[in-house]
Amino acid sequence: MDEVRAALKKAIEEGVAKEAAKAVQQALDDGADPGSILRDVMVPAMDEVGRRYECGDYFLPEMLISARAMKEALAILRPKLIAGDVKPAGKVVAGTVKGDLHDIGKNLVCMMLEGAGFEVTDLGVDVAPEKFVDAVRQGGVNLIALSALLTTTLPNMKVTIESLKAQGLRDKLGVMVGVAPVNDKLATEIGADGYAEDAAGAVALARRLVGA
Ligand code: B1M
Repeated sequence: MDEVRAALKKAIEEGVAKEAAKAVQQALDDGADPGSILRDVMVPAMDEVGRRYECGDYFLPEMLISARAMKEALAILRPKLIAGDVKPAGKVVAGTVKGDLHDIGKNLVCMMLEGAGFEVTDLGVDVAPEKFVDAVRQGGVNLIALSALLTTTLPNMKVTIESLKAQGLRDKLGVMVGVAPVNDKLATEIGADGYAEDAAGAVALARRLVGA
């Protein structure tokens, strides 16, 4: 890993937002591929933060400041990730399910979907099933994208899908899920159409589900 990438990784891991922003800008100025900066440096940095939290080296505040650094760096990367000449591919409503405040991965998925030509309505975090239902009722929605990072909020994906079913809206939509300990089998069990492991996989899955 070159010096700039190493500085970016360290800045995110240690939660130094200003340095992270500077390093990501430097990497872009040096001509680095935005997708590679994200995949090979920024996402692994957050994984390392998770590892440190898991083994007790980091606590909640450290995790939080790392998340802020990641967000600042992402804000700089965003225009590059969504740039490109793309035709409309479908309308997506995205959100992190009720009880869950994690949004970095979901934001990334939204960015990548926008970059791939989807029109995305991001409902944010801690989104109650009724909010998804309301958004779908507005009309024209092809796909719902549900995110959850906690084992405790994973069931709320199912609750959300059940709410859509109860309102007779489920069959008109594709539903994709990501994160937490989800896989294709579990996705099917909770009533979704598919699972994606990362943001690039989310784009491929979204395209498949809307037939784009
Ligand atoms: Co929390 N947290 N956290 N956290 N946090 C995890 C998830 C955890 C695994 C850490 C750990 O123990 N190792 C653990 C969950 C354990 C579990 O349930 N099994 C955990 C915990 C326990 C908690 C709290 C309960 C801690 C506490 O309070 N004691 C608490 C819960 C708060 C709540 O939500 N109610 C909490 C809080 C927080 C912060 C607020 C401090 C902060 C979030 C800030 C924010 O998001 N704005 C935070 C963070 C930063 C993390 C870790 C370190 C990093 C998450 C992240 O942003 N990763 C995380 C550990 C980890 O994941 N390694 C952890 C980077 C991001 C790019 O990856 O989100 O996986 P990811 O997204 C990927 C893919 O998964 C995929 O694409 C993305 C890009 O490739 N993807 C999708 C995402 N959404 C998708 C949707 C799709 C498809 C693909 O289709 C719809």
